[in-house]
Amino acid sequence: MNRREKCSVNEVELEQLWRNLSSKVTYQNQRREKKEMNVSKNLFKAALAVLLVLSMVVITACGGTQATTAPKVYTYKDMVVGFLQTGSEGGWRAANTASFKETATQLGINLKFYDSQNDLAKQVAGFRQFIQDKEVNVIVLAALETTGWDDVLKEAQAAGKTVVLEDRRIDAADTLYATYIGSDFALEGRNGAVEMCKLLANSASKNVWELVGNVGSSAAKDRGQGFREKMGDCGITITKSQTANWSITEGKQVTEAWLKETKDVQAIFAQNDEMGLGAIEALKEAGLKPGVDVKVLTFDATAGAFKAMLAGELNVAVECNPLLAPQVYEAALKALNGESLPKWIPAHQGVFYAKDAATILPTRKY
Ligand code: GYE
Repeated sequence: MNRREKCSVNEVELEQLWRNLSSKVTYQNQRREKKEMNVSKNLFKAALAVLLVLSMVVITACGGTQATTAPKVYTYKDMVVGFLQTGSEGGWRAANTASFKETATQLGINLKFYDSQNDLAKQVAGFRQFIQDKEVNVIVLAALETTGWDDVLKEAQAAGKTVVLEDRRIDAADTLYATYIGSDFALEGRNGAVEMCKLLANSASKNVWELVGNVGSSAAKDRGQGFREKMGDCGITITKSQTANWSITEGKQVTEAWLKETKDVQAIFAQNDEMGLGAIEALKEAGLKPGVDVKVLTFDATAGAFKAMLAGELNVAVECNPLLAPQVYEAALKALNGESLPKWIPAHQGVFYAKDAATILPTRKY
């Protein structure tokens, strides 16, 4: 083998050597790169882990993990309201019910209306239905009576329902409901007595007959108590008092029965317009002039009372505002969004006299 051939063989070996060398080098480079990659990967993972631990420490130090999920902000369209109405006993109640239905439509609230038919057991059963109803997030209660609510209110609280009282207060602890929106019935009663004193200012005797609302309701209890707080200022005596369940028919029947016993009465204190209108019918049938021979004072100031004032048969109507829905829905939305509320949000109201009836009646919504 001559030198050239030896050289070409060396070149081949050299080339083969080179290729091996460069592939080794490549392989080592690749291994090093991979190693470096792994190292940086591990470093990255470690850094991430440290970051995670650090942020958990910070989050826990700032009060738990919930902070991460922003609380839901409710709007009226998220509200599903279970409304427990007392029943449909008269003009005031009809206006109150209409206020809830119309305002719910305007605001896009899903309203589930429950008519308790003036039966407390039915109302409590309806309350439990709304507690079980997963859709309902707000329960609005117009309580038929002041007592008997503690248990269902605790159940509602345990079920996460927001409870708002409207129209009538109850005797349960105010920690069991968000707020109460309604009138100061005791103040209405006191205002009623002050007005009755004016009506009987020239009357030697001041015998007054009281027609009471449904027994056990805050409206009936507080109006009666408020009236009694002030009646002594002018020597008024309540000589007869009986429930007529807010109804015109029973108001008439009770007054008729009393008139059969005696006509020694100077005024009727009717705890709502309907019972007063019933008494007016009974007085007329007994030959007496309502508003003249016997003064008539009522509560609510619905259109029926204004018409009787215009007829001169009713002297004074102490207003009780039934249009409570806007205030109630606003409060319920605030409560759903975790805002704290005063435990009582008074309703706006006034006192109306027969002399102003013609001007005011056209402006009345109920
Ligand atoms: O006076 C009467 C209704 O709770 C204020 O209930 C309401 C009373 C109102 O039946 O007319």
